[in-house]
Amino acid sequence: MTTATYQVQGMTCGHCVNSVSTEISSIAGVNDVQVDLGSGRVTVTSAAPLDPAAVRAAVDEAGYDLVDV
Ligand code: 9UX
Repeated sequence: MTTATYQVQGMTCGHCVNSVSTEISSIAGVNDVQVDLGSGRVTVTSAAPLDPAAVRAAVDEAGYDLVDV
């Protein structure tokens, strides 16, 4: 089990949160996604090691941008 935190730019409402959560949840191994709308912080818990490129692609697919840290 691994947990990683990302910063997502552009989410402004609950629907944005749902879109990002749904896309990231579709990544193999992911079993929990927590999104804090106010800060843009997204915490992903996964049974398998997370591929940062897959997370980036999922966020992009939802229509938002993953902030590089
Ligand atoms: Mo409504 Mo959130 O357009 O982008 S889904 S503000």
